[in-house]
Amino acid sequence: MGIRKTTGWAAAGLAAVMIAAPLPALAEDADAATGTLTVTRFDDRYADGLYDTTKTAPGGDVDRLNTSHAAQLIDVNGTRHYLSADEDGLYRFTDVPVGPAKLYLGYPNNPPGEVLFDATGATDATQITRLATAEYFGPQGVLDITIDEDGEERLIGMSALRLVADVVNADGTPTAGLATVELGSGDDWYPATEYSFQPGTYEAFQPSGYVRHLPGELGVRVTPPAGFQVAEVTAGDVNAFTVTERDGAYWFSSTQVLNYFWNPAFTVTLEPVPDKHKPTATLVSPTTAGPFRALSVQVDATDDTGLTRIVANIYKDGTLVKSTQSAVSGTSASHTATVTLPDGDYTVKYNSQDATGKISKTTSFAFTIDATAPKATVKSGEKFTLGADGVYDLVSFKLSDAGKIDKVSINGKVKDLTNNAWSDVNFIKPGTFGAVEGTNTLVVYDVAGNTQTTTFTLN
Ligand SMILES: [Ca+2]
Ligand SMILES: [Ca+2]
Ligand SMILES: [Ca+2]
Ligand SMILES: [Ca+2]
Repeated sequence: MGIRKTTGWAAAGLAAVMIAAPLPALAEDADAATGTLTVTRFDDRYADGLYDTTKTAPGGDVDRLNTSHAAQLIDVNGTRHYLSADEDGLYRFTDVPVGPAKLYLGYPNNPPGEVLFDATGATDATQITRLATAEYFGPQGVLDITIDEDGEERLIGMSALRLVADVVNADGTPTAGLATVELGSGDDWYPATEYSFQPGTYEAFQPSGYVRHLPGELGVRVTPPAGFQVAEVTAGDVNAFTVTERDGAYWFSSTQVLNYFWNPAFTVTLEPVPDKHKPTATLVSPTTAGPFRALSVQVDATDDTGLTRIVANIYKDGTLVKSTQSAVSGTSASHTATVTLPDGDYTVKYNSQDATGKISKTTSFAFTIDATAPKATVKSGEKFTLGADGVYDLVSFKLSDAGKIDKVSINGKVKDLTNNAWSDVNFIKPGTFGAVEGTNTLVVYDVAGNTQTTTFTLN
């Protein structure tokens, strides 16, 4: 028997022993202090997390003591205590040495298809806590307890609630392949995965099978795919439940579930996000008026819900000469095209369209095409040129281009020129502008990047 601090005669007796007995015997007696543990184990058939036999679940069940399994306790000394429930349905461990101990309560199934929870002192389901699971002669719910001389009591509930979410489109078709459906209970969120055999139905799994949820508030949260939002969330089994929204999630109370091993379902209906805004269109290229050898056009677009098309049309003197466009999707997209055109002045007009037919502002940008190579002709007159037919002692070139001459290179050495329709490069002889005795290569560049190559020989 443990030493009872509360009984006066024991305290008096102890005092007498202290006088009469040698110290070692007293120490032994103190070390042998023991306590009791009383465990009430119940099936939470009215799924509120509490033991209350006055309430009836929708399926007709009432909370009931569970005496079907042995309870085990490993005490501070490692001694195993193993017992069945008493006639009144409670499990009573007595003469347990004080100190830390582990309580093991068996699951009915292996692997477990249930959850055990500590409801000791709880006044609502938010105060219950899930028991860890350990292997000890089969799968057990395990609870750490400190045994003291006053006696300990624990109230342990069991539930087998499952929870699924059916995610559907507004027309009722399943929404398959979502990555972010989570089911919640207790203080935990469990990532849910889609049934391979039932598209659009999601449940959370653990290594031993389905996650079994603590009674209380059961929740779902979904991150819809781009362009979609949650339209409605309902829940139920054979009955429809009351669902509330809180913190971006949807919840119902497990007290509405038919019975404590049922599998209630959320139905989450997604709908397209309403289209509120016109798309945008931004000209990324060209950024200058040119001239260009060809047009490289890039138009980027965005929309609040979804693009369908980006257009860049090319006009000359108000007449459409070339239409370019891309079919696109998503909330941002890009259209690119390279267009060859005859020399001249043009305008590109660009815009984008969204899935509901809204069209962005249409914007114009002017540019010039120059696809014609510049000209280089040998200047006459002894002052400029000595020689003929490609062989010279001294040579000068007149350069011309409607889109303006930019520069020349002689044997790769570049000489920049003021950009102009007319230009020249004079008095070329070995040693000037990179020229050498023998064969020389002159390349003339216009502003658009067209080139004209001339080969000549210097003596
Ligand atoms: Ca209950
Ligand atoms: Ca839009
Ligand atoms: Ca040109
Ligand atoms: Ca230049």
